[in-house]
Parts: sequence; structure tokens; C-alpha cells
Amino acid sequence: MWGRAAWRRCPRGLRRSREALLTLLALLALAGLGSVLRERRGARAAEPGPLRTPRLGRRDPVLPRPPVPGDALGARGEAVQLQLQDEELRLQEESVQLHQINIYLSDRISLHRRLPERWNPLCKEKKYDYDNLPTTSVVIAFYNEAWSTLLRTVYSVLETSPDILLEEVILVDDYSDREHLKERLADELSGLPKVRLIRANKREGLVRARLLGASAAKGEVLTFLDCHCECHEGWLEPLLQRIHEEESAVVCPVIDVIDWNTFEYLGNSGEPQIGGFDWRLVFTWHMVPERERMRMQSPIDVIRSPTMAGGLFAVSKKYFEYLGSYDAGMEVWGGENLEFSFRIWQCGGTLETHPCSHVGHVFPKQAPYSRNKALANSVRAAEVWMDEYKELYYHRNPHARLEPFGDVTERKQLRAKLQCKDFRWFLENVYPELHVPEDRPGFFGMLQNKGLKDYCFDYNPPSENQIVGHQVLLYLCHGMGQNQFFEYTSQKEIRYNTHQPEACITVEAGTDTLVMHLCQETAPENQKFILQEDGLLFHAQSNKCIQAERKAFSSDSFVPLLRDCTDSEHQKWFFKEHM
Ligand code: LR7
Ligand code: MN
Repeated sequence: MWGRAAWRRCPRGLRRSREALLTLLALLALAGLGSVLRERRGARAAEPGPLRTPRLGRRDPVLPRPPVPGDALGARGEAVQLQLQDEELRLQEESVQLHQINIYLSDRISLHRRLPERWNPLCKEKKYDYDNLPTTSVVIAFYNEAWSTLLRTVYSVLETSPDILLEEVILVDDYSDREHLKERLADELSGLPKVRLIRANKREGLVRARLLGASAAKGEVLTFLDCHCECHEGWLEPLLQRIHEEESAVVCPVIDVIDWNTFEYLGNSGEPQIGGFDWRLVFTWHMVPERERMRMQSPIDVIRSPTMAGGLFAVSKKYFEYLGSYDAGMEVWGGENLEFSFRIWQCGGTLETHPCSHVGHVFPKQAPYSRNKALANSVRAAEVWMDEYKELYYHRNPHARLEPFGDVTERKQLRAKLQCKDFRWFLENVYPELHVPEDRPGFFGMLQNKGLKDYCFDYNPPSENQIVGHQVLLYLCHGMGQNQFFEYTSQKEIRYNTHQPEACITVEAGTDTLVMHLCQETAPENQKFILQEDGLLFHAQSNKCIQAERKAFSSDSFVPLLRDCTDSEHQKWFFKEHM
């Protein structure tokens, strides 16, 4: 196989084979570069396979979009709220219960609806090299998906994808047990052009289900989608154009939100967000950093992203195989997105979001099926790709260390074979915005009180989007890391760095409580605490110590508060890694 460098240096056509390279060298010797390039195009046109299919006037979508009356429910992606009573209301609630999506409403919205324009107006001006773009197989794995969200995904692909570019749509049924997904689905799909249905004969999980689809795919590019998506006009061309330019680019569309309850298509034409992660290995969204904005030549240039959400992306089939496709040891859901992201970057590819490609995704109210395999999947990713940095993950999830994760020998061999870079390189070059904790021995973990023996610092923000602004409390120590994990840094901060963005314990002037605020580049005085040898946590700015106290008017809640320093055991604290 080709080395990493080969992917970066060779122009696309040359990767096809060594033979092609030799031919090119010979031709170079004979003629000037211009004629070589003409020659190459000619040679390409004569190649067997999909590239040779005549591609004239087939830029229209595979299926025309049937007219939908403007007053039909949600016909333009606007929010819908049905006024229901009694039995109907009960049915709606039942559908939410079952799918965690308002399927009662979805069933009443056209499968062919149009979407509001949510792309940058500049995208409309973009011209594509249709005759030379690679073809794609769209692969959609599904497990127990509702009828209307699944079918809307399929129609939306067929009604927005140029015929010339879409090889096929491969649906992979991951051993669903719902009646509507059996013969009825097969019948419905058999009436649609270019659509194939593959069935797993046991529950494979999304990784192996996608791999089943990928191995059957005939297109040059694999485009993965979740089974509850709607494609925005012009979504496909930018992905394929980019891979045509650079075969080692893995390209994601911008993911617009479809509301699980109203089916409103949200999203905006402004700057998309990029993917990151926190040290629990939870995927996070971020603003585009300034350094990346500097690199981009225009607002509709691709945006490099450290990680991807996981469900929606396009990749050259050959490059996907070269990279080792997916880790087939991953079950059900979770972890594969970060694993693949690390692998792409560390092994010489790039991961990008194209601002002109928009696809909507229904984010369910909550997970509709058990995701308890996610932990083992994340551990596999950490074990193979993160080197010594995996310890930072384990510190914040002590139970992950105990999770059986199977055998990763082959994945490590793959990493060696492809001569992939290490995780430090990834952090320094691809994701320099991520703060790397110091985790000095004895200065991270639970922050436990000596007087109130079983009580630890505990911070439980109401949601992942509202990390800062809330008070730090004390709860029974649980030893599970997460919301009881704190790190005492050499800058004397007490950092809550399981999440992104990172928060630091702060004393607001004139108050005696501890509140979380964003950490700063250099720690300000109100975020500095001196952890003394004797266990006192001294806040120099206010000249006070942190004391564990019963909360006013409460018999069994406790809080850390600032008090005059004494030698009470309730003012002594220590870090502990495990229970
Ligand atoms: O056992 C399973 N078998 C399957 O075939 C479990 C799931 N699936 C299918 C499922 O029907 C769906 O089509 O796999 C697809 C993804 O499952 P979802 O929709 O339940 O996942 P999600 O949207 O909640 O989660 C995101 O993270 C996952 C991590 O494993 C996957 O990478 C999902 O594809 C991914 N979704 C997206 O990236 C869409 C945007 C979400 C965000 C942020
Ligand atoms: Mn999904």
C-alpha cells in the first residue's frame, strides 16, 4: 500500500496504480507537462468502471421533487405544533416515548418537503466540475427507525443528488425488529431507483452495519448519513469536489438541526462550528479558531476540524480502506467518531467541514436505545491512539480503566503499518486550543474534606451548554470522576476540566461562596488557592480559607464556604484518585 507521504504528494490520478506513475514518468520524458495532463484525462476516459459512464445532461436529481402544497404541514421546514386532544394527543406522546422523536407529527409532514435556504449565498455561485467528479454510494445504517424519518431521508437524497454523481443509496438494516421495516420497507424501496437494501443477520451496531454497506458499495466515494436526515439543496457537490481535489480529505457537511418535536429545520448561513472533544472523550462543538480563519481563503473554503460528530461524512472508498475503515470491535454506538477522527489526522489525512454542504439531522429528545457499549468503544480509541494522554481520560473516568474492551492488537498494528503520528502531534498541530491538564500526582481527583469525611467537592452544571456560573457544592464522594473531578494546577487554580470549555473555581468579590467561571490564560487572583501542607485551602486575595459547612436551613446538604482560617478539620482538604 501507499505510505502516508504518497497520499499527500501525488496528484489524484497518479494514485490509481504504480503503472500509471510509470506511464506518467515515461510521458514526462517524451513531452511537456501540458500534453501529459491532456493525455492523463484521455487515459482516464478510457478506463473501465464508473468513470467511463457518459455523463451528459444528468445533473438533475435522480428523482424530481413532487409538488407539495405550500400550506401543507411543515412544507418549507417551518415549525409545526399540532393542536391535539385526547386520543390523538395520547398517540403523539406514545410516538415520542417510543422513538424520542415526535413521529406522530413526522408522519403528517410530506416526505418530499422543501427546506429553507441555509447556506452561505456565495455557495450558489460555486461551479462544479461535474464531468470529473467521483461518483458516490450513500450508506445509511438504521436500527428500528420510524417509517417517515427513514423514508424522508431516502427521498431527500434522491431528490437532491445529481443523477450523474449518485451511484446508489445503500440502506443497511441493523437487525431491526419493527414490523414496518420488514416486507413493507423492502416493497417501498424496490420501487425506487438506485436504492438497495441490505440486512444484517444479527445486531451489528452502527460500525459494522456501515461496514456491511461500505463493502457492497460501487461508488468511488462513500457518503455516510444517519437514517433521520434531510439534505439541503446542493449538499453533495461540495463534498465530492473536495475529495476530487484531495483524495485524503474526509469531508463533513454542516449539520443543521431538525427539531425532534416541531420538525423545524434550523441552521444558519453563517460560520459553521467545528468538532473537538473533552477529556471524558465526549464530542464537543467549537467556534472556528482564529488560526484556521487565517488559513481559509474565503468564508466558503473548507474548515479543518479536529474531530467529527460521526454520522455524516464523505470519504474516498479507497482512502477509507487504506486507513483501515472502522474498528470492527466497536459495538452499537459511540466512540467510533473520535477514533476515526484521531486516525484520519494522525495517519496523514485531513478532516474538514464544507460550509456549502448542509444536511439536517433530527436530534432525538434523548437516546432511544441503550448505549452502554460507548464506554468500551471510547477505551478502544484511547488505547490505540492516545499514547500516554489516555491517562488524562482515565483519571476523569476511573471506571473506564476497569471496562473490558476486547483486543486492540490489530488496530495497533494498523497504526504501526501506516506509520501514524503520535497523539502529542495531534494535540499540538490539530487541536492546540485544547488545554492539556498537568495531572500532577496527588493533585487531581476527588477533593475530599477531613472533617466531613465522606464529602467531596461536587459541581453539577444544569447542562453541557451552561458549564459556568453555578455554585460548587459538597456531596458524598462517589469515586466516579466526572462531576467530582478537580485538578489543582501549578498556577494554583482548582480546575473543573472534565468538560469543555474548562471552568475554574472563583471567588466573586464580597461573597463567601465558590462559583465556576471560565479559566483564564493566566490565573487571576480570585481563582488562586494555596493548598497548604496541612490541607488548608487558602484564598490569598480574601485572606480566607475554604470550610465545609452545613447549608443554611438544611439538615443534610453541605457547601464549601470562605471563612476566617482556623485549624478546624472542616478546613482541611486532600485529593484522592479513587475510593
Ligand atoms: O446499533 C445501532 N445500529 C445502527 O444501525 C445503533 C445505531 N444505528 C444507526 C442509527 O439508526 C443511525 O442511523 O446508526 C446511526 C447513528 O445512530 P444515532 O442516530 O442513534 O446516533 P446519534 O445521531 O445520536 O449520534 C452521533 O454519534 C454516533 C456515535 O456513535 C454516531 O457517529 C452517529 O452517526 C452520530 N450522529 C451524527 O453525527 C449526527 C449529528 C449528531 C451530532 C452531534
Ligand atoms: Mn442520529
